[in-house]
Amino acid sequence: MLSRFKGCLVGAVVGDCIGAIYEGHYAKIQTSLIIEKLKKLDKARENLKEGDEKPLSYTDDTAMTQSVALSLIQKGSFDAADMAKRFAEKFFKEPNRGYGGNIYKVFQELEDIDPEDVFKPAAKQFNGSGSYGNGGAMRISPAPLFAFNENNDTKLQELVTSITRLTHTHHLAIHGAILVAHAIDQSLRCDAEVDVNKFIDDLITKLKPLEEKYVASSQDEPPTKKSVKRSLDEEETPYCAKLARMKEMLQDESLQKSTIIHDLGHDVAAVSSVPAAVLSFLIATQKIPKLKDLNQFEQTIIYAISLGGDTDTIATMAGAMAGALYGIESIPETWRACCESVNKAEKMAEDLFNLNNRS
Ligand code: 8NA
Ligand code: MG
Ligand code: MG
Ligand code: MG
Repeated sequence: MLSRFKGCLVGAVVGDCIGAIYEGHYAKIQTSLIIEKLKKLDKARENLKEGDEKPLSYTDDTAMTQSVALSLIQKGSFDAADMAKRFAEKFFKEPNRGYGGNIYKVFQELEDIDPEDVFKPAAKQFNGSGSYGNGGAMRISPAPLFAFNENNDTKLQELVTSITRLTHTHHLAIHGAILVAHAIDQSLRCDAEVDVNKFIDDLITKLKPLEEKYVASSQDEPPTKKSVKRSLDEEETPYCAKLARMKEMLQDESLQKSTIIHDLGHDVAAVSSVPAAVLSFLIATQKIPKLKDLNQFEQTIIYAISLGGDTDTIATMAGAMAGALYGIESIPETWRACCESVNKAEKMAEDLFNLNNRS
């Protein structure tokens, strides 16, 4: 299990660092080109000396994940003010890590806010609707590790909701983060042979009550239509609709990437990137014929990136799920050597593991 905890957080880092090479490529990307590019890392690694800057840098996804992990580890529980302070401090130290276009407004207010008010700046975003970006989902991997031994879905959802609401209060951002957390949790508890239909059914069982509860509570309000581009986004329960669609996709031997991009999405909205990450992870559990010379962790990352769009974030989420299943050994040594802050992620995973095992 320690290997899986490490695989999860290191998988998230390498997904972010490698995915960031392609961030903003809005068309799908040929897997052969990604593989070619990654082969060049072998050479880069040979020339790396101790203390050198790593060839691949992390982005906002990893910066915020580190803050979530360190806060949980050092406080031993969720401490909203502490985590918010870490987010803001890290942002102002390195604002050029590729943060989303609006989130800086939240950090600006969080910098010297009263501890009681830490949830307020996020709630004000976008005229009070809150951000539906994937910035909550992209950083959530430490939460299922922290809550692992408790093995309580409701408590995990509460923890994820609190962490997400510090910057993202829109229900789609929160449900997306919850979906990633459950997918990681299920991966940690899975045997190597994954039953993809059961995996998806279990996710639907967990997400459905949340999506239905939101529909019931918002009956009088018109749904937010601003982001609507795809028919599945118009469903009242879009995450469950996309999960159900994934089951069909996984049976379809002639599945096209353009279909995935069209039906699930690949952009910075949580509802149009979390499903693509889950699908990339699940497709690689069945082995991808074109990538058969690679192991399943590598297949996950390369497939996730090949969808294009918000590549760092789709790959970081898929990488966390895959690392949680296959363990740290599945992550190529060259990738680990070439990505910034892998050692930190490994240490944080160890600390989270030890927190679970203290009496
Ligand atoms: P965010 O909260 O600023 O949301 C991201 C974007 O989504 C916003 O800038 C808006 O354009 C849009 N948006 C979110 N909520 C609403 C709403 N209620 N109404 C209208 N528009 C809305 O930042 P975030 O932390 O969610 O962003 C995370 C993403 O940004 C990550 O993917 C991260 O890697 C980064 N990023 C991605 C790209 C890319 O295009 N691939 C580029 C730069 C940065
Ligand atoms: Mg990023
Ligand atoms: Mg917000
Ligand atoms: Mg991104």
